[in-house]
Amino acid sequence: MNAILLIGGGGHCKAAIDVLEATAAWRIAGIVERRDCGISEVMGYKVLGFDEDLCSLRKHYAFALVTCGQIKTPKLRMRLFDALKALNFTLPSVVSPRAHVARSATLGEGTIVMHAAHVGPGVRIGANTIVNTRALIEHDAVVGSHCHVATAAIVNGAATVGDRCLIGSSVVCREGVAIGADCIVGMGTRVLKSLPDSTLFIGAHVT
Ligand code: JB2
Repeated sequence: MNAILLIGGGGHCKAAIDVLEATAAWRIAGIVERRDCGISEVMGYKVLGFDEDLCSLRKHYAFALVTCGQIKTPKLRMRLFDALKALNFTLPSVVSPRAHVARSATLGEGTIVMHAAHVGPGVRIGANTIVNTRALIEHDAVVGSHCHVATAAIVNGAATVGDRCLIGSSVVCREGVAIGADCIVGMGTRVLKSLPDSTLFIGAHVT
């Protein structure tokens, strides 16, 4: 089993630990946090250091995963992803054994597919993206990098989601719609038409 560092020790980290433990493919080495986090462990895994220690931790560990979540902005996850890449960490894609990822689907580095998610045939998902618990990405859909497809969200067949988007919990995206980059689609909404880049979509109200 390879040892892996988890970067960020909050709520999403707990959910990621649950997935990683279920895979039995990884040994969680510990958590890397921000200096003022005030925590020393997460679910029994020690905080081994802070972001400024990543360079020295790299001498001992080759694998890492960004485990901060993403609600309002992808900036933190992107900054941490870039920092890990600059230090030559390998960021694996991680798939829950209780998810289904079709043989012909592709996942970018550092992307996690969580419990009970479904990723259909021909789907392409970029790097550093969260496919959260029970999310459903149907056949031939495309989801960009640094996205969060939240719990129970549905991206129907051949729909596309640009980079750096949040698709909120229980959103339904109609088949074939194109959601641009940097969009936030609010929880529970139905996306029936394509959305341009940088749209904040909260149902009837589009800004
Ligand atoms: O610069 C940082 C940094 N800033 C915040 N470096 C590192 N290494 N860690 C950082 N953090 C840490 O991210 C915080 O100290 C905190 O431990 C964690 C954020 O935890 P929180 O529970 O606030 O949110 P989350 O991002 O893990 O989870 C959100 O997103 C998930 C997708 C929540 O809304 C969850 O409910 C949601 N499932």
